[in-house]
Amino acid sequence: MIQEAIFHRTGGAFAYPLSPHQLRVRLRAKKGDLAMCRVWYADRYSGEDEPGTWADCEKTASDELFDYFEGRIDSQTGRIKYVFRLEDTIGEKAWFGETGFAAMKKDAGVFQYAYIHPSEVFQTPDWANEAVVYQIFPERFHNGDKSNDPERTEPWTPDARPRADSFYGGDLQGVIERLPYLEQLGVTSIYFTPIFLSPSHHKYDTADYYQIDPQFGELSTFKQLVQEAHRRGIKVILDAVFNHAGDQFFAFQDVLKHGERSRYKDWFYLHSFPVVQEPKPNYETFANQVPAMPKLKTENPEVRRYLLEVVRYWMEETGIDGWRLDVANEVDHRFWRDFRELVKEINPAALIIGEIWHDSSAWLEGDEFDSVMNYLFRESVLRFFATGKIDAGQFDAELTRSRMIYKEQAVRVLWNLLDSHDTERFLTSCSGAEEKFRLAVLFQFTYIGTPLIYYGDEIGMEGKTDPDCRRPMIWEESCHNKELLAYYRRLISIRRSSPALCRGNVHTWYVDANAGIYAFVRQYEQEVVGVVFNNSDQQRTVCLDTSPFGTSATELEDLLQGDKFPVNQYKGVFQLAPYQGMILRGTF
Ligand code: ARE
Ligand code: CA
Repeated sequence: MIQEAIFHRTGGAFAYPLSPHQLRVRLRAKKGDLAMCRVWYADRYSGEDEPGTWADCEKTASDELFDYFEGRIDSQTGRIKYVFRLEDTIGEKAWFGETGFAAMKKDAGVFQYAYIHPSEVFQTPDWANEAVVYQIFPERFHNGDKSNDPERTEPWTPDARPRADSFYGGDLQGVIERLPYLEQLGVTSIYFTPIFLSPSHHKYDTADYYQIDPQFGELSTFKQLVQEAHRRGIKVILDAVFNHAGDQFFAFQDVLKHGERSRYKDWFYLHSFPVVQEPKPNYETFANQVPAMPKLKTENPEVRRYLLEVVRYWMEETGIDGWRLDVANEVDHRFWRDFRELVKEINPAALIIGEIWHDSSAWLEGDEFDSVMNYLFRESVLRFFATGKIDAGQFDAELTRSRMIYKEQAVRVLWNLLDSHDTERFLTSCSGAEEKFRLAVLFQFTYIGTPLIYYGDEIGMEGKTDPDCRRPMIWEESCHNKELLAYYRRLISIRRSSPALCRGNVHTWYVDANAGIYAFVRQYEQEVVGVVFNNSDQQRTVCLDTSPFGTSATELEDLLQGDKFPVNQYKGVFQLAPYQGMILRGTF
């Protein structure tokens, strides 16, 4: 037994409650080392002779180096002590507890999860499991009201190529007019990048947190939008830009004017006085010296109160369904804990998604965000499907690793994106190779987590990174990739009608790195769905073990093409064209 590779701790993603009476435990071991992992547990106050209870820990995932085992402890009292019982592939056995490895249970020490407080059970909104989110960049989605167009509005044409200072006149009325389009597409939520008053086209430099930017409409327009979206079963999520304000924000204007005498001087990180913006800002900003974005001191209770009132106002006044948090990892944890408490108090079903491009486990303990924009997912998908920089084995390992850092409540609702207003469009990253793009989209709609569509991807829009990825949405149907749009509709509808795809767990099913074949299985209660990808330019014949579908499956049907494949002796043979994917479900 490779003891030094075996890891467990009594917190984070290694031990966390699923409910007041259930604890998920996870153990990591060197890949291939353990043949068996079980966990013994009892009430933490029980005596030495307590027989206890056993739970099997199943090997749920592997990466290049490690296997991960997971078990569930069911406890009436919620006061738990536990010890692992391990056996390796050559039959060596050991107990593994708080003090280490031992031959006798009493010598291993016990891990303790002292008490499961119901309030500390991580809960993410149930509806989020079934969500398909559509991201709208309001300045570029649809111009529904010419009367509010900014000066210098440029023509909205399919060949428009935005610069950093371009305006096209998109607005909220435009979104209202296009709600039928979104409903038909099948999306269930809209995420809007910022809509509050700001001088820029992107509105990440907020001038007034209490005002809808008049270029986008009025408060009444937004309220109408939320109502009409809700009527169609579509939820609305706004962008919370609290890491920094815009330089026109009243408090920063006061600081510019009154310097050291400003009563708002502790709202920002000022290096010296007077406060200047040129030639270089002498205060902290977003990123590196962006003068228009002074960083807010969210640690200051006054700032915290101010911003939380903003949150309350928008939630109570308009009934929005959640927030996406800009630059979430540069704002202090205390702020986000208070933020969560308030948001969930106003609406327990509201969704909180942080914008973090990296390991976000520190914010996903359960007391801050529900989940994050899953840029780790994007990285892996990009390098497997678009650029081919990693093979199916590496792809699988990366997916495993980025899943294993989080609790399952968060994993199920991670916002899996292919691209965004901050990145090159995915189809462009595929150098326009639509077959690769389609395969990545198939992965996005079948893998565990919430698919997040960046507006226009569904009709085949392209664009390099910001500002080119923010081209005005193309509405001329003659310029739409209609087959692609139909493909999106089909995938959305398959996903939404499958409990396994919305709520199921995920297991790797088959990996052939040389052939470019990748497959996984998802299961929820009785439903099992398998998804297979041929990420190669060759036709492939793959023989797959069909036992995950149960012993009585007589054939598997591809929900995309309708083809049926017979099952013989728990095996099915599948012919995949270059870059073909299949969504397989058993028939009995
Ligand atoms: C503008 C120009 C850019 C220029 C930039 C720098 O358009 O071409 O590079 O200025 O001065 C908003 C606007 C942007 C604007 C920016 C600054 O939308 O158009 O850029 O303001 O005025 C990091 C952050 C992450 C952030 C990205 C952009 O961690 O939070 O950078 N994303 C949010 C929003 C943006 C928004 C802001 C923050 C600011 O989604 O739209 O920008 O409010 C690596 C790093 C990541 C990094 C990522 C991208 O992976 O690890 O941390 O994200 O690259 O750079
Ligand atoms: Ca307009």
